[in-house]
Amino acid sequence: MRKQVIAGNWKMNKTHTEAEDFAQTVKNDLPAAEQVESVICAPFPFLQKLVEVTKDTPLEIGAQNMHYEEKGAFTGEVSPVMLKELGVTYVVIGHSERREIFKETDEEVNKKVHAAFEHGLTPIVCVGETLEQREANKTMEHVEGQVKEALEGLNQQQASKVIIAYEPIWAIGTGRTASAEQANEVCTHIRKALQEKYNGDVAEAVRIQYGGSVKPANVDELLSQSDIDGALVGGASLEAASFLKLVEAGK
Ligand code: G2H
Repeated sequence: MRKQVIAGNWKMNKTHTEAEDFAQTVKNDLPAAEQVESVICAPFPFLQKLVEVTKDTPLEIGAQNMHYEEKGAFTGEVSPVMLKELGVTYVVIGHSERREIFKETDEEVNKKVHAAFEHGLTPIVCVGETLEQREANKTMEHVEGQVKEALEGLNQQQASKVIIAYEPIWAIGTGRTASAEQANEVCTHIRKALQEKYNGDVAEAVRIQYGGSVKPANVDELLSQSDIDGALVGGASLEAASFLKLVEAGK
């Protein structure tokens, strides 16, 4: 049985004080890490404080992006070495906002995934189709291509530790959620692609999250699907009470 992983993606929200208050509020009310993994992926300036506040609690802290190089002349970037040193354990890679707004390519996503493993960080790799691609019946082809390119060159041991977040772009922050069946259909396809690229063991081990307007009202149905092993949650992860409900649902 795969353990569910519920990850909040705060995007570019909250102040330092709000971030700390959130962590203080949720840290003692979360289920044990053996039951469900809970993660908050926060803006860089909050990471150190969040790691400090959540030490010895079930809450893990993740970043929302990083560069793939360890150091160098990359003004404005943050390296995997820096994240690791802070005690960060997860990193979101290739979120659709980074792909669309910041023009990240599959090749960069792949380099970042490799860098995450080199530095002991667990990558949450985001994939998903646009509305145009869905309407043109290109969803499976597109998502499968993104998964294969993101994981290119990983060995089996690494591949089985990747978390994939399937986030249909048309459902992000729009209030439109893919139906649980629509989401599961794509997650099942992703698992098949992993079986083809690696083997059945890897395909069975990889956790596939759904993301896109997940909230307490729809999380149970999504998580009950056969190939959905968690959620990557934006808006509904910002409030402590809502995040706690989402994590409870993953137990
Ligand atoms: C999708 C998701 C978090 P939201 O981007 O990654 O955000 O839940 O607000 O749609």
